[in-house]
Amino acid sequence: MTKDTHLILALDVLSPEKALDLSRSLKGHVDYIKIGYPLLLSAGLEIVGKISSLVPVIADLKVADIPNTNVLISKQILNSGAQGLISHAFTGKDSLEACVKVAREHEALIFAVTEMSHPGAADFMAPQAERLAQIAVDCGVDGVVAPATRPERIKLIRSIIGDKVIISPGVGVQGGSAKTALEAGADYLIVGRSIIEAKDPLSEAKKILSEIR
Ligand code: BMP
Repeated sequence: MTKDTHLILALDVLSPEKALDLSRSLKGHVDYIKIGYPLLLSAGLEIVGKISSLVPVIADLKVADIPNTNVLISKQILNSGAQGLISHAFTGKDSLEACVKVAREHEALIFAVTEMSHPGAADFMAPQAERLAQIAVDCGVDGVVAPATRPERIKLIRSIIGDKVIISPGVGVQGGSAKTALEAGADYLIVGRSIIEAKDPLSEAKKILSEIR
């Protein structure tokens, strides 16, 4: 994986024009752009190819279905030009393996969610996070998603996944610190609103970059 900036931009905007403008201006200042349902549903699948011609795209579909449906979903999004895909792990080994298999066929990256960054993750995900991380390892993912809002959980998940990649959301608006998340073991920070809602997104990205250097 490219790791020049340690930053993944969460492009949670609805306008395709804004999405492309942000991608153009942040090109070279982020390693990947994460696209999720908000932009895909408003702009359509073709936005993936347009953005990935500027910056590699990780599709955050948090895939969570039976294996056959996971295969169909993964093929659609990876055929559209995404270089990576995020899947849930709680659906179990067979479902996650289905996504891993399609990712390998496309030479794409595959990540699994362990514990999410919002407070509600404490209800179901946190108590199972170690098992989810182990399932992710067993299925051969490239990396996992772990919360910058709870750096001690990044450390715990790191102890299970060894040298697999950790991508970590929750920096900024959700209260997590970029520096602390990296020190806890995150490889990449996923940052959305702090950058995309800033008056000057590029200078906000540069501010985060100088904070973590
Ligand atoms: P923001 O920096 O604006 O809080 O955005 C974080 C991004 O990461 C959003 O796209 C969100 O859906 C995603 N995310 C998250 O915040 N926590 C998780 O545990 C998993 C995520 O994918």
